[in-house]
Amino acid sequence: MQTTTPARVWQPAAGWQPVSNGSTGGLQAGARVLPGVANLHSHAFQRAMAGMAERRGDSDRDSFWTWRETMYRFAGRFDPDTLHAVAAQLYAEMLEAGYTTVCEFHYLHHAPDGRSYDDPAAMSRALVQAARETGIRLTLLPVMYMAGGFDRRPLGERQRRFGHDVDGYLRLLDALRAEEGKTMRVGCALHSLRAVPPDAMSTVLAALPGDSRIHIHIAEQTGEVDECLAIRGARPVRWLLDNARVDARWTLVHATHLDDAEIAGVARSGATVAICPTTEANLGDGLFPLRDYLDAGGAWGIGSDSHISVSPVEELRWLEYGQRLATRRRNIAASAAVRSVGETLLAGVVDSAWTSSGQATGTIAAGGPGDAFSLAVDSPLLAGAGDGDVIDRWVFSGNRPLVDRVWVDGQCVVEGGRHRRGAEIAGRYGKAMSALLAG
Ligand code: NGQ
Ligand code: ZN
Repeated sequence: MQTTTPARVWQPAAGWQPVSNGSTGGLQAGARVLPGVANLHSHAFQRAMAGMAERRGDSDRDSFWTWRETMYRFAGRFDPDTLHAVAAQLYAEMLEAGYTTVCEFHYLHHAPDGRSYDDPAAMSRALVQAARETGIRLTLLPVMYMAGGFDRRPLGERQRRFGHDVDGYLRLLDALRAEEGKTMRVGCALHSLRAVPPDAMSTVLAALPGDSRIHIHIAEQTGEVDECLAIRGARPVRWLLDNARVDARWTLVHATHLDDAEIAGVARSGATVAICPTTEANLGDGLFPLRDYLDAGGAWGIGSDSHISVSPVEELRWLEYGQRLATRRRNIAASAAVRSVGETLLAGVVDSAWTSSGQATGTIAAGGPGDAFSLAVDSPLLAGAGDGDVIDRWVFSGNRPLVDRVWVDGQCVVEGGRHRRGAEIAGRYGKAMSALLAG
């Protein structure tokens, strides 16, 4: 892993980096510039089904697993063109919300019947194209997916388009590395312990370059914790810590269900936990033990995952609110050292961005934005805001989007809260949605 962390000018407790108007293209006087947020977990295609899995099924037993069947049916409809249109819309929305990097956990690799496209990387390239068009930094995480469950059950009919053998998977990574550039990196994702048998996991991990980021879904549902315990003899996080060299290259997505030893073990490993509060709430997963994990010194970030919400504000707000509801206390994430909840949360996500994504997101370059966003200073929600409360106002007041301008790698891609190519991208998205919903 590369050891040089990009210089970060922004310091949460140390006020605001002066930004000259010259280098930022007409920034409003007095504008607050904050570091861009990395979205550590995205399944782009799920943006197109947001709000469409909220109807009760025939029984009163709707769950993560019944949602997954609905999601699989929807996943079966995509081709490279529709994926491209949906991802571009999503990435434009992310930028408008202040996300400047996305880690795309991508498993819709093949045609619906499981056969490879003529270009086996066609679906991945659709995502790369969407990122280039919108200007978001992309860490593309092609997903290794081999089995339908812990017991190595074969892939189900609807999972066939996700699958690879080890060689095919490593070839895909190789092909995509040729696309890497200043704002595009390729990492590795293991879908879950359910979907990747231990021997395949070891072979893939041994074949990766030393600095590759590795993301995995780990312990989202109590059902999968119980099954892992029954079949592998340990809880998922325990099993992973004991069977892989988990370190700072790793991001554990939905490490929701952790016992005390696992909390300490993950924190010690240097891995990042990607918490996706709105999706985890939507799917009925459970609550991440935030306070204990922070006390153990663990690294963490946020993801919008299924994109029922595309907003760092909502992820951070609900991360804190979940803890308040569970403990009947307030200001859970803050500490005696940094009393502002919003500042503590933003610092957490900025600190993990480089380690988890391998991208220099969250840095404000000396003299002007690198990856950053500004807040609309003329919004009533920010009236009279000072350095000490502006981040809390951004996270905890109201529902009007406050992001004004967004820069990625110094390029301004959002102005007045709107992506520069938003209209064209939304037009294409509308057509793709008609095609998907007709299918
Ligand atoms: C996914 N999503 O791969 O899209 C998963 C569901 C699974 C979330 N876990 C499928 N939120 O875990 O098997
Ligand atoms: Zn996921």
